[in-house]
Amino acid sequence: MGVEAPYGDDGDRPADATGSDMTMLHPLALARSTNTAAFCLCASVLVLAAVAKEEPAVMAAGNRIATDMDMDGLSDAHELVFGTQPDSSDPDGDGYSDLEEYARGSDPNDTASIPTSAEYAMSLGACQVDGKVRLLAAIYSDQSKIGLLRFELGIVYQGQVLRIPLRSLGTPQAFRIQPSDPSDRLTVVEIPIPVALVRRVGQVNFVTILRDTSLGASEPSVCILPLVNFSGITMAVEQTPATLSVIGGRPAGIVYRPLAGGAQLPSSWNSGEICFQQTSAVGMNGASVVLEVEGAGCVPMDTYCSPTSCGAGVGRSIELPDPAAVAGG
Ligand SMILES: [Ca+2]
Ligand SMILES: [Ca+2]
Repeated sequence: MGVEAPYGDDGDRPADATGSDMTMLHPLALARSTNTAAFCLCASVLVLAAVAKEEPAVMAAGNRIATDMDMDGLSDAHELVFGTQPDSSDPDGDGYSDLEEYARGSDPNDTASIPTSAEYAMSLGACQVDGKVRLLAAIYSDQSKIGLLRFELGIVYQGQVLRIPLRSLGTPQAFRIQPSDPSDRLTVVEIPIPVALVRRVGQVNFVTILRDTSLGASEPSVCILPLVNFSGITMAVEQTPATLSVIGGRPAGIVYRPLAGGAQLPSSWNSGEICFQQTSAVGMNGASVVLEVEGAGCVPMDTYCSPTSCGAGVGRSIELPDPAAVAGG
């Protein structure tokens, strides 16, 4: 990218962080250059090595908006959406917290499922609290990559990744949580997004990019999270998880995951079920795959579904960005 971090990769925080243990992502803390171009670029990049360590309990009582009962770094609201347990940091007892398993792609509720070895990994999800969507990127890096990873936020629009300065939509928060191996690194980045943005546009494809800045590094790690407004409810669109029941013998499809639960959803929604839509790929549109919805139904998955709303999608099509195309862009 041609622009170096304004402080050393081995430091735990920016040199000008004072008073608080929490590193807020102020652009001025990330880039002290007076050069306009450099400022804009740096403000859209988070140097993970600069994120300070913070105890979730302190944040729950202080600046952090979200509460985190079990202090594992995943807020209660996020845990309800992700299907993890808000009152237990490691419910399956395998030695990896819910946050670490989420970041590294293993199942936090299955003792037999533990993270596989990787230099770094990232997961991207969202929940909705008090009229705000809160994006959450959980990032794992092993000791060899600490100091080498850069985090960026963007939107995929018409096949292109539009990078967003981290503070442009709200005030993000970033903090570190102790992983199972203390020499590794777990970083949480929470970014508030106005719900009205998704409602107005209908579908917003958020993307987070993790770049390895070492010499000869491979392609960046990319997470794409399409958020849609569906029957007045903000939801994440996800590819069918392996654990989902198959409808009509056709496992291929997408699920809609409401970002808020309980009393925030209409009574016509079934608690404990999720909207599953069978899809088939019918073409490409730039860097997006066009999927046609062929069937729909509610299936058990510990979240909420509206049979009427879910079925209304049949016959329509939806475009979802192709991560491989985005990574190459
Ligand atoms: Ca938690
Ligand atoms: Ca597990």
